Amino acid sequence: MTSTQSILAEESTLPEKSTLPKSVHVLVVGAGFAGIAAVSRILQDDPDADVLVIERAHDVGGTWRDNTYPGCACDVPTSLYSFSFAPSPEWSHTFARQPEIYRYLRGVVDKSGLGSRIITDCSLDAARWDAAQNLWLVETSKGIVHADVLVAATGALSTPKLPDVAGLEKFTGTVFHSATWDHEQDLTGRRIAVIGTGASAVQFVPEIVDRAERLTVFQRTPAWVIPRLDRTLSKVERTLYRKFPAVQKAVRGTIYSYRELYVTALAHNPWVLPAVSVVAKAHLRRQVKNPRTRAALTPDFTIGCKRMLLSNDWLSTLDRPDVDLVTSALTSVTEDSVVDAAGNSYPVDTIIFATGFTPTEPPVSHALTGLDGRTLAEHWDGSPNAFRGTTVHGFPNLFLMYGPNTNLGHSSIVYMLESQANYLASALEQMREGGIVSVEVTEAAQRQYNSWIHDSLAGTVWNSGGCSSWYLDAEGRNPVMWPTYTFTFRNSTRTFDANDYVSTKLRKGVRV
Ligand code: N01
Repeated sequence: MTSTQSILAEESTLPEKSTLPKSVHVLVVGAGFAGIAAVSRILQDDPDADVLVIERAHDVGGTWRDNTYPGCACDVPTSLYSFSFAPSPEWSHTFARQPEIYRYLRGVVDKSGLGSRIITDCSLDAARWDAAQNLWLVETSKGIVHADVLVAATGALSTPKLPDVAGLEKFTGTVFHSATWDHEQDLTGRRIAVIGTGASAVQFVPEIVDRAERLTVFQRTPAWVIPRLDRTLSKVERTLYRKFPAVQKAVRGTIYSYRELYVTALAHNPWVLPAVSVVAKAHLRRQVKNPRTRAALTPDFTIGCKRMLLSNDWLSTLDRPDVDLVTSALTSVTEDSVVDAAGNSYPVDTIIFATGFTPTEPPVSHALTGLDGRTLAEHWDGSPNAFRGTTVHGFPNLFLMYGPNTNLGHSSIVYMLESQANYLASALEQMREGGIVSVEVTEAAQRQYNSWIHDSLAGTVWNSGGCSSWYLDAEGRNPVMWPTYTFTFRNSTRTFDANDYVSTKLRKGVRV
């Protein structure tokens, strides 16, 4: 792919392909950023590799295909939120919008010819490791396929979470989740309740407020909000990037290095963070005139503990007279209203849940059965853990993309995914060259790695910043965040560390 070609594809051009082969060497599940990173990296080593991607939806794109709510955009700089191997000089803003990111992913697939490797409308229903045959028996919605290696690239933020709220089934109005936005609904003149005040809500609430008759926002916990330093990329910049890709690469490198500095504070010196909150407090003072609203919007935990939110119009929206900020969880719903913890009810005709996803209970974990007959979810028991965020003892030849402890609070997940793809490619190479049919990380290596992870997380703002967040499980353990600089992860995943694995070889068809 050359950087002078447009990488943004308006329409999906995936070829029609509906039949699954009976077997494949590597089966990748999911065609979002993670799946595309994995398959691209495998094909980089071996363009003829026997690798196939199954995707449950009709198109590639993952979360950037599904999340279409008004104002949906990336809150990580675009310079970092794209593949290193597929730069685009065409981004319109320093923080790209969802339609553009979706077009970018389609474009990467089109330009690199990955489409012929992807079977859409094909979901993974169940997969079981068959130790006798050294392969995964995978049941999909289009039939059974045998895979030597299984790559779960199903995303951590792909399954919307709805709170268990009494009476919701009685509600007679419209209900949907931000991740499955109902575009058929005209919100003009509606009385709308928005539940949740996380990264999604701050983006769509300012976009719909002018259409609504009244907005009622349920805030369980206020978040720290800082300005989004977004701007359009000028024609000159884009031309420069197109003609001199090295310039864009240098900009990417500079932004990467600068963002890594955040980790010095977030993970290693959280005591400096109160100084950073001065920026957020000034932003709040500028945007919110009503002192009661301002007090309600002031967090009581260290900045960075929950994901910092970037917005230039969220706080001012909550200060509007036609917006009610309810500082409580949604506790129940009646036929025509929502009710807060104090029992106050607010008449509404539409409820939009912006209540996030299920990262510590990914649905795919219920579908994968390992050596001892237990599913990955049973094995994890509510608290995921893995070796290098990628492999799990008892689950040979399984590679998780965006697995446990790979999430970031400061930089781009795409960088982590490309690191994991390197690790996978290195494993496949070593297996190929060594005649190895299966690799299983040892329990000791996984335990030791996780004790390092959790020791390292102990002093970070995500664990000790005084908030509860989706980073922490029911026991207060953090199975989500990567505890230090991203280049440390990149270095540790450069080469598959075979010494930490039990490898099975076949000689003349017999295990050795
Ligand atoms: O979800 P969230 P999100 N009553 O989990 C609240 C990524 N993302 O969809 O804070 C009332 O952050 C809950 O309250 P509390 C990003 O990684 C990325 O906004 O738990 N409220 C919280 O306010 C992000 O972190 C981009 O007390 C209830 C909210 O719901 C992740 O997606 C853009 C409630 C959930 O917030 C998830 O973001 C957008 C109840 N009963 C999102 N139950 C990028 O740009 C829950 N809440 C890359």
